[in-house]
This record gives sequence, structure tokens and C-alpha cells, in this order.
Amino acid sequence: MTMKLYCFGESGNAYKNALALELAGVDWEPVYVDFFNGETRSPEFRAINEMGEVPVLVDGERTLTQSGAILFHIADATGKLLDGDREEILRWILWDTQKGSGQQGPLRFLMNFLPEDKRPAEIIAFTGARMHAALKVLEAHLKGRDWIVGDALTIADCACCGYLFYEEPFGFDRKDYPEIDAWLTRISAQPGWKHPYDVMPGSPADRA
Ligand SMILES: N[C@@H](CCC(=O)N[C@@H](CS)C(=O)NCC(=O)O)C(=O)O
Repeated sequence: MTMKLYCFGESGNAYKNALALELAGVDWEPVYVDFFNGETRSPEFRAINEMGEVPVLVDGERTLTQSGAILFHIADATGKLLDGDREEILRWILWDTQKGSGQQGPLRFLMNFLPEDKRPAEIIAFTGARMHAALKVLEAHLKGRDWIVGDALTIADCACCGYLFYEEPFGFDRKDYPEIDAWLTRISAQPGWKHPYDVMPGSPADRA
């Protein structure tokens, strides 16, 4: 049965799942969520996800939210992307949720998708400093490793790269992080890899 992923192109949290679906060779289709016009706050969407967030995965009778839980569902359903210590994989997905995507996503939103006169300089500076501290942790971890856990690409890699392929500026420059840069290159060289705007509907160009 075709899995459905509620998503939109700008969502790095949804991209983690779209990427895993592509790399695992799953038959899936996107369901566009009009985040920028408030769809995630509508009663109709809250009936699908009480948390009011994208992504949402529908697999037959099962509806799942939270990108990390969805990653485990995709890996367990396909037997792919889980070739490593499960608890280590969970550890990095939890790290990403708080220290990786959990900071990169809001920072990119504040710096690109809010009107210029509403961008809060102090919050941007604070979140940016925290993001760089966390990126340094990932940079150090990747030294001498091809993948975050074990010897193969896993859902931990899908989680931690969620926001790092986007071009909109949010203070992350691949040149400043050579280990992360090389790791992103390895990910994008995988068969089935696609850029977020090529795998999910919607992009800033639609709103220009
Ligand atoms: N921890 C969640 C974060 C999801 C999240 O922040 N989603 C954003 C889009 S990237 C969203 O839908 N926000 C809706 C809102 O704030 O109204 C996950 O990993 O799935």
C-alpha cells in the first residue's frame, strides 16, 4: 500500500522522512500541507495531528507523527536504514530533535520566512550560537567516520541532515564544517537521493 507523507518543501523535519522513504525505495506520495497559510493550525489538520505539526505519515491504518518516530517506522517496515546499534541511532535522533533540527529549523524560519521587519535579532543571535555549538559536536563526531552510527547510512543520518541541504541562509556554511560537508556529499551521492525541493511539494519560489 502507498504510504502518504503530509509535508511541504520547506520543512526539513518532513525532509528527513521523505529522504528515508526515497532511500529505502518505498512507494509513497506526498500530501501538501499549506503551512504558510496556517493549515497546521486548522481544526481539520489538528484532527490528523493533535500536535499541529508536519510531518505526518499514514501507512494503511496507522497514522504517525514526529519525524523520529516516523523514521523508525520506515526502517522497521522496510528492513533498511537501520544497520547499526538501535540505541545509538535513537540517541542521535533525539540529539537532532533538540540540538540539530530543533535549532536549525526555527533559525532558518526566523531568518528567511518572517518579514524582514519582524526578524528578532536577539533570538536569532542566541539560537545561532547554540546551533554552531551543536554543529561542532556533529563535526567532531564525524571525524574518522563515514556515517553517524556504524558503517552504513542509517536513519540517524537522515535525521541529522534534515536542514543542511537547504540553500536559504541561516548561518550554516558547509565550508566551515569540512567533516559535515564530506558527509553531506556522501549522502547526496546515494542512489535515490533528492534535494528537499525536488522530493516534496512547495518551495519559496511558489511564494515569490
Ligand atoms: N519534533 C517535530 C518537529 C516538527 C515541526 O516543527 N514541524 C513544523 C514544520 S518543519 C510545523 O509543522 N510547525 C507547525 C506550527 O508551528 O504551526 C518533528 O520532528 O516532527
